[in-house]
Amino acid sequence: MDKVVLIIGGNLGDRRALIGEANKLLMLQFGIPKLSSSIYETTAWGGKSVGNYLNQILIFETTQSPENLLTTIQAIEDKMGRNRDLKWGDRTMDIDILYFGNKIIRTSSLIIPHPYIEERRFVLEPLKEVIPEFLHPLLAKSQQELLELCSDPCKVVVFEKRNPE
Ligand code: PH2
Ligand code: MG
Ligand code: MG
Repeated sequence: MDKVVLIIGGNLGDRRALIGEANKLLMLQFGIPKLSSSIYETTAWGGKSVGNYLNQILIFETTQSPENLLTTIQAIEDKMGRNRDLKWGDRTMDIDILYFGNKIIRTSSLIIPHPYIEERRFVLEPLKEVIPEFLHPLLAKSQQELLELCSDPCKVVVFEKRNPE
């Protein structure tokens, strides 16, 4: 089984309810997550959306191929009212694959590890919470080290603390 690290989030509608709904739909496909981060409130990165996001990291084990996984998560995004007009625009739910074990993939539809991890504080703060020691397969730095090196000025604060294990 491969461990797949996802980040979910959105900045439109009832953001907390939509995080709950995405958790539910992902669990129907992949079972209980191996790890889930706190839910964070994060200022919009990339300059094309306005309202703050809620973001969360979820880690599942799967036997699906990366391409199948992408199809599955896009179906969930579509079900949740995702509109794909504008890259980095406002959205109800975005589900991105950050890591797929230690795999390195570059096809026309999929780049893994996700290409912007090291530039995004909203990704690195929750990654540091759940897998601080995991080494980025290309950069060979831990999530904690990547966060320490990250100069992204966006704000990231805990919105709802994760359940104790
Ligand atoms: N997603 C984006 C663009 N900007 N900013 C935050 N804070 N959180 C996101 O999930 C996010 C973003 C495009 O995928
Ligand atoms: Mg995204
Ligand atoms: Mg996406």
